[in-house]
Amino acid sequence: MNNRVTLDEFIVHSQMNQDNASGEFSGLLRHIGIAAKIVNRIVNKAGLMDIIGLDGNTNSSGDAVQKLDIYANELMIEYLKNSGQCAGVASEELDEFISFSNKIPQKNKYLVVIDPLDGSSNIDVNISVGTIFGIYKRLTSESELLQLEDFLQPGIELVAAGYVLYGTSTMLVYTSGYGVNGFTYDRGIGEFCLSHRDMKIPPSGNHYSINQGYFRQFDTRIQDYLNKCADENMMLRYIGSMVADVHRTLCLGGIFLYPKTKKNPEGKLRMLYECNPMSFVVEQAGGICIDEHGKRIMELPVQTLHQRSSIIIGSVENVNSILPFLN
Ligand code: P6P
Repeated sequence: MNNRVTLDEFIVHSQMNQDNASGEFSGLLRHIGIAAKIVNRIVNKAGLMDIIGLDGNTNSSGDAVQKLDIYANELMIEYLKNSGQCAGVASEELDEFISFSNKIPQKNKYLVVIDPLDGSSNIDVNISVGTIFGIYKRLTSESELLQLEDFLQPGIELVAAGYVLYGTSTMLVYTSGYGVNGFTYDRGIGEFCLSHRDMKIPPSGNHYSINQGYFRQFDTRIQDYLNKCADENMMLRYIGSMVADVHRTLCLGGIFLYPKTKKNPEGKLRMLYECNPMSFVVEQAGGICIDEHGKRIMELPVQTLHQRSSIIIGSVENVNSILPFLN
């Protein structure tokens, strides 16, 4: 008997068991899953479709924008808008947020923050990239267009968050506050199927993940910690794609760090659509996520759409082991 559970089935079953889940929320999650399937198809054929390569622009964060970035962004926004369950979107690829017109019969309770294609600098060399998303309930009245305050919510207000990893296989991993579950895409049936039920990050791991090339730019406290990792013969693993590096950390245990550098004095990774959603997933899997001052990422105030932060995320024992260096 086929005991496969598809993402859609899992979402519907979860909706029946969770008090905060609603048909609107489930419908929104399902549309994110549909958009991910289409992005997956394009990412897997990117090299054949003259869709790779820089398009000559830069995004609000100053990153060179890949054609696939634009495609993924436009596609995600289209599906979120058509879901009829989303009031608007803030995206890495957009300077400002989008409020979907309430002329369309919209259930305007939820908004989505998204990094449509994270790690895009790896696209041209066929290394894993990902999509990161977070879902909030809006703060303003459903009869109005969204306001900036709806998006500037701390991570603790997230209703759901997750990521899609376009790797050797394509996985969608998400949490709605009741643990973390992973779904692997089965091209044969065109569905994400439950493959990693109730994911838990190991309490410790032997991998540390950081761009060691910036060693000279890191705060001396971070340098001292990295020397400790080397002294303890920990394994350095770094892909340069946050989704891939954090997913490996979630699966094997260990720690991922992106501290402040001279180039990015506030840190490189963005609070809204990178740090907070990934923190929600890792915390729900039993991990910890802090900034380099030891503060819990999900409690930090969010004051601008593209606000950056340092981030240290991973297993309880590994993150706790850096705390003495940060005080
Ligand atoms: P660096 C990708 O561009 C990204 O936003 C994250 O996915 C990744 O963790 C980080 O930047 C890599 O940055 O400076 O090491 O290339």
